[in-house]
Amino acid sequence: MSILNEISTALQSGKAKIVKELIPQALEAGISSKDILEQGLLAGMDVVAVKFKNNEVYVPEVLIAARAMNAGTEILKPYLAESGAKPIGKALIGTVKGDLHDIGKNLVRMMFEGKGIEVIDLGVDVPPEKFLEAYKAEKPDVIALSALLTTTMGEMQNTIAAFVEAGERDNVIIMVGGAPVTESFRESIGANYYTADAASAAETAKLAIIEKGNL
Ligand code: B1M
Repeated sequence: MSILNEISTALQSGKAKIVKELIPQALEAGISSKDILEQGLLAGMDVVAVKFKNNEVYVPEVLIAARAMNAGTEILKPYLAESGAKPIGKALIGTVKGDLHDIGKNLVRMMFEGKGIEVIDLGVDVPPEKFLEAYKAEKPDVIALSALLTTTMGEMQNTIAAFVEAGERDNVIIMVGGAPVTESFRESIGANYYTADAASAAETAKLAIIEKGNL
């Protein structure tokens, strides 16, 4: 079995310790951090996602696989980052209220950091007022909202409404993403940008920050 398959298999069974041992070995063998992420960790998570959907595994198994995923991405973090980049701007990130999914959000955070964007991570289940409070304290350029549930997507709209009400909406770039989010949803709630994956989110944030600085 290739080492990428081994990483995927270990992740599927939630073996975080083995995932943590295999990643340095894969790096040592010359495999890129991008391939380890996509063909090892994310490939394993995809298998878990299909099994979860088909009721072949349940929340506890998914949770330990998610922990193995997060443990793996933490090791990859320095390798995914562009070395020596000075901060070009600041972002606040969080998964919206009622939503506990953090793997995608953590990937977005990592990719932002890789583009030289300083990130303040508010975690999961973040209510609109917490985003607003953190915005006032930190004055970031970008607010990045993640949602994985159709039932929590509406919290993105509530978060934007809180910024409108506070008279701060035009002062910050608001980005949205997560599996159920679409471009038409973005448009309907008045967010600035939607991107489908973490790498595009980081590229978009970088360009938006540069553009904002030039205005
Ligand atoms: Co949940 N869950 N879950 N879950 N879970 C989904 C999302 C689901 C699709 C599974 C299914 O197929 N049925 C389904 C949602 C259905 C729906 O709403 N339409 C679901 C459900 C129903 C639930 C519960 C309600 C289950 C229950 O309790 N009965 C419950 C809800 C808890 C809550 O949040 N209140 C629940 C719980 C959990 C766990 C805790 C067990 C665990 C989360 C652990 C954790 O995150 N620490 C979990 C997981 C892991 C999943 C699946 C299997 C995998 C999600 C994931 O991490 N994918 C998921 C199935 C699936 O997605 N197919 C599922 C990997 C990750 C890299 O992808 O997060 O999509 P993702 O991020 C992507 C893009 O979306 C994007 O970038 C990433 C790729 O580069 N992206 C952004 C994300 N945020 C972005 C922000 C951006 C831009 C891009 O800009 C700001």
